[in-house]
Amino acid sequence: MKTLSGFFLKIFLAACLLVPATAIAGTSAIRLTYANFPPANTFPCVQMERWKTEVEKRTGGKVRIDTFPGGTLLGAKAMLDGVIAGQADIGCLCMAYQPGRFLVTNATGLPLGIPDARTGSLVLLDLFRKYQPKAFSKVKVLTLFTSAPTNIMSKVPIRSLQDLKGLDIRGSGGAAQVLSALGANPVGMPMPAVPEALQKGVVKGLLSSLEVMKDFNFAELCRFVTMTDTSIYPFAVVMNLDSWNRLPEDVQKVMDDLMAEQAEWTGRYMDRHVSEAMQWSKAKYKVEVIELPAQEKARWDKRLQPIAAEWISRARAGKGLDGEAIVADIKAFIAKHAE
Ligand code: DTR
Repeated sequence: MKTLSGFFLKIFLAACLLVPATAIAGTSAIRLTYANFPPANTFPCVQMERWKTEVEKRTGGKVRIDTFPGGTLLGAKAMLDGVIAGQADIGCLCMAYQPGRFLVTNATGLPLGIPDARTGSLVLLDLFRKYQPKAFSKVKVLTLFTSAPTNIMSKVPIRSLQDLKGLDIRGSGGAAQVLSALGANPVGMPMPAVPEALQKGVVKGLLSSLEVMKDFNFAELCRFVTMTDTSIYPFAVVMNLDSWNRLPEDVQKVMDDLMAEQAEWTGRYMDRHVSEAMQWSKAKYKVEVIELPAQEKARWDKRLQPIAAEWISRARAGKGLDGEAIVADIKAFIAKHAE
């Protein structure tokens, strides 16, 4: 009898080791709300769910994160101010939607040759760490990442500058500058507004990363893709400072250790998902991918060349920023991270 009770005691003690400390102590988990603006299946929300899983696992259940995709807690343009005001503990924002507010980090959206989302995410992280932009002084930045390079998805074939001239194409931030330089008419709006704009004919296409062909089913309306592989869109995930300061140090360390890992994970996810989405688009909707002939591509590239120089002079004149150093750093970070 004695050996049997000893046996069950050992089983009970072993089971206790598997239950998170908080559950044993009976203390409730720290609850955090995480606001996001696009639909749950899109890459900003996929990365949010991965970050949630990792934080809950690595803190041993001390933290519980309630996620709110689709703008159900905060919309795209209200994200940063909403997190500062404490309407959400955490928020994911696309900096291109507020170009004047995120001058330094939006410089990654210049056509400087970022080859993929993984490189773009690590470049953005390095730039943020080096310049610590004032735009983020009232929040804690948990991670940063970028979209993949952008290409034109359109309802009509675009094979030349002539085809693009005067066309209403959706694009924000750096992408809007690219569209202007190419002679299109950029129409700015957050991504969630694009499906209706496309359906109503407000725009004839969009300049964005190609995973949206599947994630928003744009392949159904946009049967043509013109390869430009230009401007990326930069994102940041930010936390309310009071919420951050209330966290125990070990939880803060888990989140700090995740910053670079999450940036790279999201970049790699995006790059993989772009190729999956394009395979799906070609199979399901016979989407035509238009590669510009060398001579035409040279014309397009020539139009884009002045953009960085114009940004540098605007940054210096308007904001007293050393635009030249910022652009030089971005190019150096690209060389450092490009695989
Ligand atoms: N390309 C930017 C950012 C972006 C790319 N994919 C998604 C998905 C969901 C929201 C935003 C984005 C844009 O077009 O808004």
